[in-house]
Amino acid sequence: MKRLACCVCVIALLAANQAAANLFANPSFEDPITYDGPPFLGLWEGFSGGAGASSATDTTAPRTGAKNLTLSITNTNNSFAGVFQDVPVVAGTIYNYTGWFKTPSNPLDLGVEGRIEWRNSVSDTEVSRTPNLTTSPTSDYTQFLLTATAPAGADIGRVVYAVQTFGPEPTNTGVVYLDDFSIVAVPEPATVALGAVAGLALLASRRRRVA
Ligand SMILES: [Ca+2]
Repeated sequence: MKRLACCVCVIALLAANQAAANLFANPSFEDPITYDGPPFLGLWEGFSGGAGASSATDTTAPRTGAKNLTLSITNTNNSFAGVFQDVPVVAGTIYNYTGWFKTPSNPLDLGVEGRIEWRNSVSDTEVSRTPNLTTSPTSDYTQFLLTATAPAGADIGRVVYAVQTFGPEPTNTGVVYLDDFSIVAVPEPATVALGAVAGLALLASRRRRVA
């Protein structure tokens, strides 16, 4: 019976850890991003509006490790540059999408946007998307946060970050550095409580064994 209770504890703890895992592969942009079409699970796909816009990893301003992602547009109106990665999601679950960003441009004459496009992998269609997070970076690394719930019918989150010049930007020019992205499922209160109870039970069982 004690062994069974212990098993339940371990499973509950594993589940709690699973819920907090970063779903992104290559979250710190240490490996190259790709520009080769699907699959998008486990890979950053870069995109840009062509000449004058660029999305690439380099060693200009890493927050951690040796590399960061650099998005830039130079004197080009109605252009864009960004990355996205597909991650598996569970409908009804809340997700926190975060990343660190900064800019050497003053002023930054670009629009910035982070969002999650909820998709269904069977029909290969978009279910819905979050509003764009348009918080601007500053000259020092700060963290952006987008919190959203995966809607019914979604099993993929296409997580996007991009810069664009679709608005009235005077010079249509700027650079944004990005690093250390994460997307994690936010554990429900019940899961957290179960994890805490499981942890206490495990501690108690260890103490009994030591005594
Ligand atoms: Ca990095």
